[in-house]
Amino acid sequence: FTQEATAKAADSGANASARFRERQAQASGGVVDHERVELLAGKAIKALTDIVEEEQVSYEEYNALKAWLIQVGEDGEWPLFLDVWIEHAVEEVANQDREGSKGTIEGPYYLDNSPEVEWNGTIDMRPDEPGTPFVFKGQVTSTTGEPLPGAKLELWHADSLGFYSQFAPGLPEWNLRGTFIANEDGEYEIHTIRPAPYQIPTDGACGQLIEAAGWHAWRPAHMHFKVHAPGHKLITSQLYFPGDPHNDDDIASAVKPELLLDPQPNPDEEGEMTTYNFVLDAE
Ligand code: MBD
Ligand code: FE
Repeated sequence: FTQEATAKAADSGANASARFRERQAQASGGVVDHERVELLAGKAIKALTDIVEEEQVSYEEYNALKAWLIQVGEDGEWPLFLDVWIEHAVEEVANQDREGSKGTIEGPYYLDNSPEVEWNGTIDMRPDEPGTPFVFKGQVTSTTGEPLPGAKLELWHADSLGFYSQFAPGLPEWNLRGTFIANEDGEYEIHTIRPAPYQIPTDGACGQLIEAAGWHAWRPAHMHFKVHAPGHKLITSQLYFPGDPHNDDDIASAVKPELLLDPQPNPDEEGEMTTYNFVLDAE
């Protein structure tokens, strides 16, 4: 694993920026709502100039900010910066009226079209993939308790060193990424490995900010999901493990009590298993 261990923030940043641009170009829309832009850009600028006045910001500090913002772009870390420090608020607003399962932020490392894995199958991983084998079972239902056959779960997570395939060098293209189709009862059974706690890249502009502010770079171990079913609202979620030291101080503020799993020793094979059900709101 030497190649991935040498991954640079700027590599994953450049990939995350390029992937985001591709997806954004495909997204519909593009109609500018001038009133919203005037309101939101105006409020954002006022929030910053208010801080300048309240905190008596100096030219030295202003220039440090300017240099840092330029560096965020050069390191390709705008997706990382925004998803770590801002997305959680957007997610709360977007999903405040949901009645089914809670979701949380998507983060910068989602890729669509991951390979479909057969029922009860194992996600793509290297033959010597380090980590505890982990079986994830459950059911997708509607808010009225109806099973949702044919629901689709997309799963992606980092490896034991905290790297995501296609964002760090040296990993197979779809390592630890897969698409799983639920059976006629809306049930799924997924085999993977238990992910490790994750540190956001520390050698780029975001890492520089974290160090300068005396913060830490950790997210608790997590598995990312998108769950789709016909006629229902997509859920984007992440699930976490009890006892992780960073469940209470996730740098991305994306942990919710409803998203904690309850892993148990697997009675059928080596490793652990857990059950977690997704409840989807009708569209
Ligand atoms: C991640 O893996 C992640 O999930 C988030 C939200 C931010 C940075 C890296
Ligand atoms: Fe993640």
